Amino acid sequence: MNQFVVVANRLPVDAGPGGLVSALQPIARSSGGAWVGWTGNPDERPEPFEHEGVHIQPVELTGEDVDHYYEGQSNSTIWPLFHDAVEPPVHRRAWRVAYEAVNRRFAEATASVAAEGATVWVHDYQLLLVPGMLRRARPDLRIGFFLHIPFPPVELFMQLPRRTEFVRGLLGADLVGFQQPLAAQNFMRLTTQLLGLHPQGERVAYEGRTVTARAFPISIDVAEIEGLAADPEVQRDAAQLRKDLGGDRRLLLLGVDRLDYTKGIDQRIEAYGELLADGTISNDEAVLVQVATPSRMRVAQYQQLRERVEREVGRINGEFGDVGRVPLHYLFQSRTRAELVALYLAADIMLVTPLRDGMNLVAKEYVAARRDEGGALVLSEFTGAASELDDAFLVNPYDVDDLKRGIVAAIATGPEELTARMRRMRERVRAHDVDRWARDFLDVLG
Ligand code: ADQ
Repeated sequence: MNQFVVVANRLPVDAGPGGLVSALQPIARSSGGAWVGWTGNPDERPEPFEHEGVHIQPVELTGEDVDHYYEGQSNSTIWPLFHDAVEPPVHRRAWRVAYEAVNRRFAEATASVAAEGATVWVHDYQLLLVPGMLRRARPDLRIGFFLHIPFPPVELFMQLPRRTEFVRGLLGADLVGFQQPLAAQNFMRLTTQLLGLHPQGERVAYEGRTVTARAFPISIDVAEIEGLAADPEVQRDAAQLRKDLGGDRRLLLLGVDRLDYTKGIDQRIEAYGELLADGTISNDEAVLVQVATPSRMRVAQYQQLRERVEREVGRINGEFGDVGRVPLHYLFQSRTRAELVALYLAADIMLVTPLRDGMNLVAKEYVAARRDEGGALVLSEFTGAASELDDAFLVNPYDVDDLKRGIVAAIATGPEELTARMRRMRERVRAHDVDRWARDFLDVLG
């Protein structure tokens, strides 16, 4: 039995070192903890095992669960709805049924490994019903929930079929964490609208308990990124990338994202194409490198995005490229963290322009990597990161003219001011890394 249990859609094995895993793994290890999640492969349920000092409790998903719970309700209903409906959410009864069944499976697996009075931390939009289910089965537990994506405005949330059950699900937690204060406020307003509750600031009384909703902006493993950025081999790779991709060109612009319609990749590429077309930027002086990790490729909207982006890349390179020199390198690939840091070091201008993003860790990774205080960040105001990184060149990604203005402003700004901006952004990120985020959340959860 475990005193601390992390519950997330995915297990911390084979997932590659990500911020969440590196933040929670040490806490889970030192507190004799467990992690409940899916391996990522359908129809597979290995026996529980130990991994780096943490008890791993796998939850099985059938192929149909992957279709309905994961790609359906999670990624085709909740994901788009919670991101301002930038793509139309799809609603299907069978997906909701599967989502509830899988959430119940997660809650039961958690109840079976949590010690009396244990602390349980549930993560993200795939598991919105788990806190409520767990509360009913195990009223002795201390339950925290953190939402990694935005929480939508009340009017949008109201479109969600069985919306009240999702609110009740979250209210099963003692502490509900969001990326931004506005998200916590949206949630509190819904408790009034749907359940007639009376929140007082961050707290609301519900079924004889007090539930707290508050913002805990997530961050990155700063030491890991800084370590890679200081590695001479990574620095050599950065110089080589600069030569291979840029040649003698003065400016290297970079985008790094999962290929997702929330990330504003097509708008960014469109803006770059217009800058080439109107002669503001020329293929002789600048190059854009866009790395896009394949993601959710079985979902139709993601296939369509891929086609749109690839068509536009082809058009721009066809129109503005030369033999042996193209203005846009598009890499539909995942990269190791060392390779990403080398790219961050090689980039004069980092373009992070999502239409909506809970936080956006790429922006923080870029800042952390720039120990040299070089580089410039063009950042969408619709990311959580924008509240902390207001020394970036902030843009409205829906407005191609504003995107172009932001890019041009970053290019035109002198090195002294760029250094001053980067220094302030680095101070912020270094003082708020992912360890601090996890400790803050767990301290409040108590
Ligand atoms: P994501 O939507 O996945 O995360 P983000 O915060 O940018 O977005 O994190 C992506 C991670 O994947 C970063 O660590 C990045 O380095 C990595 N990555 C991106 N492209 C890659 C590539 N080509 N190769 C290898 N790695 C790549 C969700 C929410 C965000 C929130 C995070 C954490 O959507 O808003 O910031 O969770 O809460």
